[in-house]
Amino acid sequence: MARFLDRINSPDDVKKLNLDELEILCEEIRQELIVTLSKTGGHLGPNLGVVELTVALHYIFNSPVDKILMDVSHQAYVHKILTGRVKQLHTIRQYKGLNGFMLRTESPHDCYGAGHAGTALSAALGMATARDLKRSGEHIICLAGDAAFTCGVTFEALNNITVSTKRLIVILNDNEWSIAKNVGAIANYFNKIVTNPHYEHLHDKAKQFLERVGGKGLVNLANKAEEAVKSVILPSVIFEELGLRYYGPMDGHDLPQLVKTLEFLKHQDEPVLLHVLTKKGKGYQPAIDRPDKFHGLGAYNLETGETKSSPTPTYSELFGNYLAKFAAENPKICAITGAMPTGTGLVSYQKVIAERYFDVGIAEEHAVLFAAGLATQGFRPVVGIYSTFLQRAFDMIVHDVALQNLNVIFCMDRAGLSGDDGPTHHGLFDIAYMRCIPNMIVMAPKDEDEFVDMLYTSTEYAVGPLAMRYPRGSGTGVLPKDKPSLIPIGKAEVLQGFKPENKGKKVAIFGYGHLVSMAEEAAGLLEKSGFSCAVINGRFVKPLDKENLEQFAGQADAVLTLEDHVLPGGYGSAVMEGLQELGINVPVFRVGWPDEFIEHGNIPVLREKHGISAEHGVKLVCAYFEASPIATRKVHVNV
Ligand SMILES: Cc1ncc(C[n+]2csc(CCOP(=O)(O)OP(=O)(O)O)c2C)c(N)n1
Repeated sequence: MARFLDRINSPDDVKKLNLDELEILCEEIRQELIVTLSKTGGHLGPNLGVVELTVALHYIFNSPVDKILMDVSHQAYVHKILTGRVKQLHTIRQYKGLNGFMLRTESPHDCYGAGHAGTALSAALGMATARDLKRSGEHIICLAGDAAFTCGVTFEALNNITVSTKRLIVILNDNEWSIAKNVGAIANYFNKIVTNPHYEHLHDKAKQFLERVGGKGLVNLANKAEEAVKSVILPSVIFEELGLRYYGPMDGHDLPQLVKTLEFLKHQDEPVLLHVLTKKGKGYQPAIDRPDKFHGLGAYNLETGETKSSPTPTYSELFGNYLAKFAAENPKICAITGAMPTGTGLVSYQKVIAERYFDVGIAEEHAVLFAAGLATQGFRPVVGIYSTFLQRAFDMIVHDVALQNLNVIFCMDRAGLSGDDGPTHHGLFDIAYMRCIPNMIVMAPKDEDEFVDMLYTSTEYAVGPLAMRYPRGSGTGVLPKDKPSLIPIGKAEVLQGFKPENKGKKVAIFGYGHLVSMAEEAAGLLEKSGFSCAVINGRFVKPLDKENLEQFAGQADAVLTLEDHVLPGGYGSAVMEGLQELGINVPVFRVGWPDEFIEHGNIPVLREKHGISAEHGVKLVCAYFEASPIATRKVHVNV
């Protein structure tokens, strides 16, 4: 039998269905998500939770004239399906396929791009204010999860709503989960509202009222309805104090109820908040059983929900395990995460060092300030955080940690290209934003063994802040030694010197972090073409090892640098600055990401496209010498 889903090319087609048909459509969407994502991977759990909500939104509102914003927008797959993109769902998160988040260039229905949490309410407020200034009549609807309310910026927006606009619809999608279980006082507060028996009683009354007056007929009864629904307001509800009329809590899977309520809210002349309760993973048992795993994952077995795991431990796993070991010996070590216990690997640390483990919610700014406070009292806080999310806390790193020269350790996971999540999640800027800060030590390990050494070194270092970057997944698979060693701060590692017997042109190759293996590969290729190569593991971009630079770049005919970071402000830039300071004039060729936002897609494909390869480095060097066969360096400019 033909599916309703196959007739949905735009939200107009949703509006043609009756309520019974819409219920069937919801089930078809669930099946489509469960089956398709088993092959592509993606944010299954969050999307299964918002099927009815998204269908109701597109049934009642008129996107793209009305603007629907979603916080993070990892839950926007259903929205994509209903706005003409169902046929491309199988391409999601792949190169040239659909992006996994809302993307303004992808569709006029994606009115606001996101990927980081906590941004939707402020942006929605801006849009509502723009609408008021233009005197246009569209609706602005902001859908935010309960974890978005652990973000400080969400509260900054709440503080501003009543002074900015008279009309805004906020939907709080409360499923009690962030990626892990939601944390903190606000999560407890939502729970109190939901479990208050007095409240449920009042809510039932409102439900009966809405059922009696029926769906779209509510328009004429708006005033009466408001009176009735007002009675469901719990006077102490925090949103009321902040100027948002609170409605709820209601079952976010009850489609008829959602439709009626949204129709009602559409006609309200004040900022409103609808609190809906949903189940993450609804309709797929493995996702209900493991909401954290099914928040976002790779391809999985449709029957069992099983996924493939990495054959060697990932950097994140090593981080959690080894930090726990070091913390068992050192009572000053504390670990902090911003709602990412599984992603950062701290989940294993939490199990053994519970007292010195802190999940602060999606609150990166607070995480860094909290670490600063701990450090002033002699503790050694380790902030486990994705490179991309630390961007948000730049001022705290500068003003609070570095300026006061506090012993805070930043372990920046997912540094480098993140791949299928795309530009919101690539960790391509952290070298630039860290190395410009005085007092900061900035480093990157070449492999897993060196990672553990650097982690150990950081916990032993007592002179100020350090930042270490490492990529998603595992590296070359080198297992850590039994006993970690201290790494001398600011010292590069020479992996291969120039061989005196090789009389070819000399190329000094400097690799940074996990691209050191690519530097070794480039050396092999260049040597085959008659060049003489030295290979250096940079280890530290700050302080840069000038002695090493002088020794190797000082005698080279060309320098090649490789890094998994944007070229502006990156490791290669640091090398060039170092050479300039040393007065060494030598051509420098840099492999790294260009000065643009890199699209989503799988890492090998994107590396190939953007020239992040040993071959590309070799090409740059060879092209230079082919263009000027007599090119030699040897011009020292002393400044
Ligand atoms: C600034 C920032 N920190 C961390 C994350 C990682 N992250 C993505 S979604 C998410 C949880 C979102 O929970 P919620 O908003 O309640 O939505 P749900 O998935 O439960 O529907 C987190 C922590 C992020 N996207 N942005």
